[in-house]
Amino acid sequence: MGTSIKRDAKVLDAVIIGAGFAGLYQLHCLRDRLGLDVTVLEAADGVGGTWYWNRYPGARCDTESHAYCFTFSQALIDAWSWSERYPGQAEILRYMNFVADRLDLRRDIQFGRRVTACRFDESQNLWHVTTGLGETLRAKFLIAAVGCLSTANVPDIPGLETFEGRWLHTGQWPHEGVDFTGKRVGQIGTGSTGIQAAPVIADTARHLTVFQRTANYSVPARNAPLTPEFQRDVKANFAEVRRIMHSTHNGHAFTIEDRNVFDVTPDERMQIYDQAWDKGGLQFRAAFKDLLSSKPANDTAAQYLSDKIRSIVKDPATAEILADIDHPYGAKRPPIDTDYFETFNRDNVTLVDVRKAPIEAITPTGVRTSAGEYPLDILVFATGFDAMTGPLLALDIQGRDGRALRDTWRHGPTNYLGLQVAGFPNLFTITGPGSPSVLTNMPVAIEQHVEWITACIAHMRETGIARIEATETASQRWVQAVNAAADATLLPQAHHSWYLGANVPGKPRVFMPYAGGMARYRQHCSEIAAKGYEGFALS
Ligand code: N01
Repeated sequence: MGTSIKRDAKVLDAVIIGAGFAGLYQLHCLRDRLGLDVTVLEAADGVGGTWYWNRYPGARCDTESHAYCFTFSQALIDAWSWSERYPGQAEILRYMNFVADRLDLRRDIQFGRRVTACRFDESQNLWHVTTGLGETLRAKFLIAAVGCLSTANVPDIPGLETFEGRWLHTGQWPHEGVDFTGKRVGQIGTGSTGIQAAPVIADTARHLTVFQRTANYSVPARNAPLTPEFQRDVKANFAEVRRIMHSTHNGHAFTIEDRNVFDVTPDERMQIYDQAWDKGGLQFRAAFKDLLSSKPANDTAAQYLSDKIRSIVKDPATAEILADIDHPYGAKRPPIDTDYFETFNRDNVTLVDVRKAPIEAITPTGVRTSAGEYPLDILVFATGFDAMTGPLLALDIQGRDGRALRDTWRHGPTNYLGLQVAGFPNLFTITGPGSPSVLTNMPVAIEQHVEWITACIAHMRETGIARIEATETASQRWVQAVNAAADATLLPQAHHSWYLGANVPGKPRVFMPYAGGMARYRQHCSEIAAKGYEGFALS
């Protein structure tokens, strides 16, 4: 560390990086439940994490609003009412500000601080955390609450710097919005984000050209305002809602049907799929329990959903490009939408198949594929994120003996329970790779990690333990368990998915989230704590 750095003389109990769902709750738990001295460092000028940055047109959560919130406090549940079945970005951001105010969190958050380096000082058993403003904070514990999808991935397409129009990434959207009126807009990417954005952009743009590399499934969200009765019911019965969220594989407030695809006749199956389509949303996956484990079972859903695309999209050639999907349903994160496929029936929307005719370059006036050039005024990258490891590696973390996280993870993330990395004492990663995280409803995964970390730190303080570090052996076993859990599903069959790191050139191909289910994972973590933190070295 350079000599010009200002060092805060005070030693904090903990530094938390990030003020999204994870950082806010972790601050509340450590400060208000354990009475610790904690500072949160946040790069943005406000709370919200993902919802602070992702302000692109149509940004909305795919989890139903009554399940996309903190569940630890009935007082918070009672004091907040969601307006729609799925919460929009602006409403979620309001909610997070409401929580920050209600729990008086802001006074311990330092905004506008991007962490640039984290160093473990072995002699003092402290973390030194440096920000872009040149300050260094010292703390006994370092908790990364940086999210899984916070490092924007702008593909390295030749000529981007020559583009004379305006280009944007959905994950770094300007707060004042973007006016598409009268503009020729290009959108690269048809993941969950692109599928939300395209219909809204098409509403005002002169023309929208969607560049699709991989066709994707999508189920209608069927968003709608919530009735006062529903809002009242959820508040009155929240203990039951929470129980369901804690008992399921994916942390959502619905259960997966206890039947296999081939337990029913083809007619019954069609009826079940029709009902699931009409109901809409991620619940489509819950129609049968073997959709993510049996390829023949999955094929029936894949066929149903691609037939739906062909029935919605009027131009047969466009429908074919959209319906030509190369991976099992749900093997990539399944999007849900509002009028996505209908958008391709508009006169001002064109679909370009860049699998068939790849993008060659961005020119001063547009995008050039091997089939020709598309003139554009605005280019939107809905191209996703350097997921899960990207935000952690960006912190430039060095643990014991000067070992860098970047070197430790050069062949892919290795850690224990997604919570701790061997060689990095007293560092916790909330929803790190190797935990259920992105395969679940995130607030549920976040609350479980935060509560586990809080209990662990409380235990250390009660028993006079100064250091906790995952052992190499436990980490290696856990990586095997993560791989085995993924291999028991169809998830690794989507070869270009960001779950595998395949969307970022040069990134190791390792299945990152734990696919064994949230409920099972929660129990496993509790058992490990009950056994005196088995697999961790305490000293
Ligand atoms: O990103 P993605 P996303 N040339 O990586 C394409 C969460 N989320 O931002 O598949 C051409 O899924 C890429 O093509 P391909 C959710 O977990 C949550 O949409 O690599 N195309 C793909 O089509 C989600 O999964 C909510 O061939 C290129 C797209 O860009 C995650 O965020 C809402 C390309 C990227 O899709 C990420 O979703 C929205 C190139 N060079 C998102 N590079 C909620 O509800 C990339 N692509 C909470």
